[in-house]
Amino acid sequence: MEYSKNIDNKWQKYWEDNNAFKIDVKDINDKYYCLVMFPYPSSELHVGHARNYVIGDAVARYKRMQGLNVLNPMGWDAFGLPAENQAIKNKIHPKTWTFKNIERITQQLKGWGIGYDWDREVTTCAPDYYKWTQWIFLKLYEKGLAYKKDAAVNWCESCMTVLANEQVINGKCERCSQDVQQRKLRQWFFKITDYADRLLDDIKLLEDWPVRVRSMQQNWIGRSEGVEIDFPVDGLDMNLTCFTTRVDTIYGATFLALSWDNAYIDELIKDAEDKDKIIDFIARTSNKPMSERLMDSFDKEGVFTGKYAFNPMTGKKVPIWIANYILSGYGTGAIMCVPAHDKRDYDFACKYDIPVVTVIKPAAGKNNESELFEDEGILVNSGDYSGLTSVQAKQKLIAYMSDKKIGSKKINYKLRDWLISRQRYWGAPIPIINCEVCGEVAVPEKDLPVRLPEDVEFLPTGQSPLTYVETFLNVKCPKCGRPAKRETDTMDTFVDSSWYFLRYISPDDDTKIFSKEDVNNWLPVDQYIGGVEHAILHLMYSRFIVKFLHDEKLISFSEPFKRLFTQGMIVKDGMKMSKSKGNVVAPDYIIDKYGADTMRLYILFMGPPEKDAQWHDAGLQGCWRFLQRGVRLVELVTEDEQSISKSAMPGDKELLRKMHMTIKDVTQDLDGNFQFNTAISRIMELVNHAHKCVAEKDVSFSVLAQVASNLFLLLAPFTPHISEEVNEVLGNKGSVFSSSWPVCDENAMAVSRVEIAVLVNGKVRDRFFVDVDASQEDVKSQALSLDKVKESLLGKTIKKCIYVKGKLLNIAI
Ligand code: ANZ
Ligand code: ZN
Repeated sequence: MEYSKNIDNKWQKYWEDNNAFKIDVKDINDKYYCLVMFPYPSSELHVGHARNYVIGDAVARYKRMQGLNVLNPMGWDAFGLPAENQAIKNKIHPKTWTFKNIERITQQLKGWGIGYDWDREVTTCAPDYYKWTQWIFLKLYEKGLAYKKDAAVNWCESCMTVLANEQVINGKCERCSQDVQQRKLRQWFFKITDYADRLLDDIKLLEDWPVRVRSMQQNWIGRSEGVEIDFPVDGLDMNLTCFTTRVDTIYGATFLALSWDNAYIDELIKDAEDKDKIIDFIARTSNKPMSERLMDSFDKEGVFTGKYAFNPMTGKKVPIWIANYILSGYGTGAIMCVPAHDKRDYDFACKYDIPVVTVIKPAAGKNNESELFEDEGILVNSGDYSGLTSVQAKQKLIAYMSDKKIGSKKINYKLRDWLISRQRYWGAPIPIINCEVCGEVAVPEKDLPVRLPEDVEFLPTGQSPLTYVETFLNVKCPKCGRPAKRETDTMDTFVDSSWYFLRYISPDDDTKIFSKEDVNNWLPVDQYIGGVEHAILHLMYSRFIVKFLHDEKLISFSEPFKRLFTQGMIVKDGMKMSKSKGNVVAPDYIIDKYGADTMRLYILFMGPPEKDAQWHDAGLQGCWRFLQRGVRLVELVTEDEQSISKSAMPGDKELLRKMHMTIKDVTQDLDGNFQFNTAISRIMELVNHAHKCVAEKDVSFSVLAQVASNLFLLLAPFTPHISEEVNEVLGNKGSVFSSSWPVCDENAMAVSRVEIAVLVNGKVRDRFFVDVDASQEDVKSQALSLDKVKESLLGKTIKKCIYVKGKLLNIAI
């Protein structure tokens, strides 16, 4: 039996001809939904991408062999900016480019033997898919959860589009590395903040998610409990409301600071002497991207408004500043600043000579050398509150302030509403019509999908390209029939990917988004597998949409993914693979030279799958040689039988024990956190041991045959092609995946050989191994043949022999 590419082709065809991976959603017994994050079809896949799909496939095949009814689907996250940018560069339509890539990647995945139910393929840029993306938009709109507002947004002048905060990396555009600016634009949002508490609370249900991902979700929501306090402005009839989580420090608040867009600024500075200077500062600050101001280490800068406010507790006047480190859109955009107890305020106060007043001391026993002390502690210089702990003081101050109507409790979130509109072409059109008379009108459901026109000039101009397509733009108002205009923004691709896992259940249904019954039967997803780069946004958005659909009574569950596994990256020469670095390992040559199974095996063997791993071509050869050695065992029992003993051999027991231990360990490794690497190394040890027995002619045919067959059952999730071939060569009918996963036999795992100490008159002379069940006669005769024992018995007579089973043999002389 020669392992070659022909075997790959043969079994891939077999699976296809036999619909090996198709499932019937009506058959819900032992269902198992295995999902890998669907790819963005931008270029062909390299081995780094392959890791995701190979892991998913190994899981799916393993579960199938355990008798589960496994759904393993695939689709395409096919809208988005890269397609559009590529298309502009190479003058091909994004659709053409996208579908060309889809074809190529499909061929790659099939060539690696990844077993998907291709009948369930979904493509987010296809009208029969985005019709339902638009439908979800309408449902959110009906509930007031999709709305339009002016917003300061991150704007990339080179990509000519709005960017989400997380697409801004160190103040630069994630895609083109240009500096990002801020602009005020009218934008569509989804009100995910309405779900902030539930998204936070339900994190505790996600027990089978990596801890790291759970805490990233938690920090992104960023719930904080504090107080809003009113500071009356001197000489004006107004209050500045500040949000603080440290009301205990209020006696040390020596200035106030506002964000550049705080609504009260105009009023505050209307008579200011250096108004120009202030306006100039605001202009400069507003131009800087938000994310830069989120960074800890940047120059804190500000400008004095010329006005003062009263600290409501001390009654003292404190200056009001505008400062670049106050985030617009968080809290009230105004804060009370306590330089002695907050690093940012401290830096600012030092720079502008503002007094630093200490009001918190460390609790007894703790020391504080510097002027700045950020922890909670004991209050000093705080009037009646001096001497209290921070915790006590917070309670008392809140009570006092509520009573005097100066302040009240408040909870804030870092989570912002989800900005979903993009001024780009290659996305799902937002299903809204603007009528001069009726205003904003939702496209009636029966008119969905709002089709994306194909014949479009989509050069970036800063305007949505759809603005220039008259046939798209001009419509009749669905309410009054007058001429009206369509919304020309398209949706963020994260909207497309926030619900695709539901559509896999009913991919062809054109009457509804999905079958409620089937979706409720199959979801939540049992195992989701993907890159950690999606740990925040994609998962948060999917959780939100699922909660919303739950509230709409469309589904019965409220979390989409029961278990989550995030795999590490494959790196080459210490770097992430990328075309520009020229370190991409393309799978094609591997497949040609070694076959798909070798690649799959190596990818799974490289290291713990959740960690990054370094690619070495030499590792492929090692895996290839291992598979050859495995195949050799099969040949021994199918072609070279005459060389193997037909009767039982002493080594049989130990080899069987090893085999059952291996079954046990591999099963444990796969049931736990997918430790493919350790599972494979155990299988390798078994193969080594079997070869040793063969070399020593210490194994019987029947045992070797069992080992050879179980070996390729254990390998089947990793190396499916060769396992199918072996299964056939061994004379079994049908697919190896209809065989059941081997089960270990606890009895066979019992230690079969034990060490016996041989004592002569109570003194240990030697030790040797015997079969656990060996009789006293056997043990005795073996002991007497040992040199050291012979020596000590020389010329003596044996009076008595006592055998303690499995432990020792005592010879009295
Ligand atoms: C006074 C104070 C004293 C504060 C002290 C901290 C320490 P969270 O919610 O955990 O992020 N803050 C409030 N709004 C802000 C904004 N828009 N931009 C920048 N900073 C803002 O932290 C809330 C704390 O961050 C608030 O409590 C406020 O500073 C600041 F020793 O008020 B604190
Ligand atoms: Zn109208």
